[in-house]
Amino acid sequence: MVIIAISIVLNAVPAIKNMPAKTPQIALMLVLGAVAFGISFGLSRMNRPGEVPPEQVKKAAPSGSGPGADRPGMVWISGGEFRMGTGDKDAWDDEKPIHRVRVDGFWIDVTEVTNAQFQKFVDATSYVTTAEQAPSAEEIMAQVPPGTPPPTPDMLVAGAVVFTPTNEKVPLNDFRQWWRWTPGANWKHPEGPQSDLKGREDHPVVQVSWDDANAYAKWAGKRLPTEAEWEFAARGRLDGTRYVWGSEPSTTSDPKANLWTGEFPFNNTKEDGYVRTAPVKSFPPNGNGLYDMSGNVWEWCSDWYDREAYRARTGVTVNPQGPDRSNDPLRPFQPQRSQRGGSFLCHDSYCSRYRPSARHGCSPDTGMSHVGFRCAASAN
Ligand SMILES: [Ca+2]
Repeated sequence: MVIIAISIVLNAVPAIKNMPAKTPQIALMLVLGAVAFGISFGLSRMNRPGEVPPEQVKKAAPSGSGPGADRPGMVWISGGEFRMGTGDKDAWDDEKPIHRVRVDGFWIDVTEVTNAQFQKFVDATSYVTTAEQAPSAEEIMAQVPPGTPPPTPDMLVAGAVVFTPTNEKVPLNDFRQWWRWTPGANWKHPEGPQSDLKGREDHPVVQVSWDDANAYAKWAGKRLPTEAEWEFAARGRLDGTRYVWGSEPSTTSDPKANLWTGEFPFNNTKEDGYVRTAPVKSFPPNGNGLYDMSGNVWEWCSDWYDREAYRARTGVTVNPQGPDRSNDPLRPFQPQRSQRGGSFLCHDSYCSRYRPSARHGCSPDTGMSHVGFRCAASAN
């Protein structure tokens, strides 16, 4: 498969070239950022034909008063104060420093949104996701740095980027080895036209953009969680532990989440049972009864991504909603929304972002084969 979008990305992000292999975490950060950037070339949209008509948006849910209200598939998280972020020496800068945050109570989905749930949404609304629409050259050029070569006609087709394992051990400094721009890839065909959802109805939907996630949430009478809500819920009433399940790492003999087992990106030993996504609820829930808050798929949050968001916070920050715009010195040309939780691609040797404090930014018009979402809702 020709990696048109990503090749252009490399020209646009020269810092990725010649990246030293001894810095795999930095490499991953830049790699994933660049991939997201690449997808934005091909999939950016402003006014999509798939917008959900107002008459098809479900009525707002009844005012929830907390436990006992009717919110099938959701749990009520009582409001409270917690330590957000981490001081781990091997954590990323955007997770630091630890600071105190208070959030009001809210509802959150017990699981990631599944393919079956997303299918109901599409059936009801005829919604067309971002990855199912071919981009225009004008849309693409609006999001790239000056001097970036224009896209070729081959690139102006609907598609998405798909994780593809390599055949052998490779240096971790060139993401083109395991991410492929794949025409025809979308939520119904997560790995490309030859793939489908048969037998994966209860897997999390992937290849959905932030825009797609919001369209679903609006239809369902819900919304995306804020980063603060997501982390508060993910910690499962544990105070400052490294993982959502506690302090002990996940092991192959006792896997706690759907992560990468083996050597990334060429040898997945499937010791946790899965190479890609797993059915939701395949691993134990956290202390709040929530499944897959670590691993399986990354989950979109509502916030704009700000790499330096925590630095200015003092005292107790109450119900943070994120900044008015994204801030990432590493990717100044690209607006980004936040993602949380890591995915089936996470491995300690490479990326430990399946921890509850870990954060990631991605272009809101980007879908990827390891990114999904879950919804939240306010009490009223
Ligand atoms: Ca997840």
